[in-house]
Amino acid sequence: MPPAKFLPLTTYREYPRDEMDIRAAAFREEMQRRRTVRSFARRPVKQNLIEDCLMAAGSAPSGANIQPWHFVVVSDPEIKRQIRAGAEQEEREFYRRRASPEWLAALEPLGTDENKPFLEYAPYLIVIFAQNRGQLPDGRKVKNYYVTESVGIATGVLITALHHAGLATLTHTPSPMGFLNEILGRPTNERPSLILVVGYPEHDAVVPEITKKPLSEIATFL
Ligand code: IYR
Repeated sequence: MPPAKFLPLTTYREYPRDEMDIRAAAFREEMQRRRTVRSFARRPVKQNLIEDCLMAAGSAPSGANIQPWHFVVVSDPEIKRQIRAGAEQEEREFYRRRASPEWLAALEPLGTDENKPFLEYAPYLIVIFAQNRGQLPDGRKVKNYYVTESVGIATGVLITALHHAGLATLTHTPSPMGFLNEILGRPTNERPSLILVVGYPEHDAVVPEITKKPLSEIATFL
């Protein structure tokens, strides 16, 4: 192992106290405007936007800085069609057989079902893979650390970046998702984590009437 090397921290920015308040409140408001969307317009989105957002996601912290993620960006209509077919096959099983009555009841307020047309019509599907095992430069296989946590953090940054850029997203998790390795040609050390559907909302898009928990419920100050 080479010894650790350190550099001065030059990127940190301290803001005046009142500016911190303004920034925190403005960002809170911006994030509170984000809604998960399930009907997407067919309008195209420029790839450079997606690239910037992916670079933001790639800046996320990860266990031992292993960065155990891979993002497959799908805009090809034929591949999107295959993903829709694979997902709908799993989802039919889920809604008709696999899901418990309790699970179906929990999904009721979201109004979801086995039909996933957005997988074909949204301009981009970003399929996020988690790399459970990695390879050292000498080819030896190693186990990665905190993979689920790391990929979750990067996915959160990606959703935030896309929202900030003015795009809508849907976190979609057909289960099981093994068909994605096959369609996208990803190796067996990678596990599909979720599909992020990305695009503009349909002009008449509606969202379920749901609320977020208040701060008093989600946080404890000791
Ligand atoms: N994967 C299914 C079911 C589903 C499950 C959860 I948990 C959700 O928050 C939403 C949907 C589907 O996508 O329809």
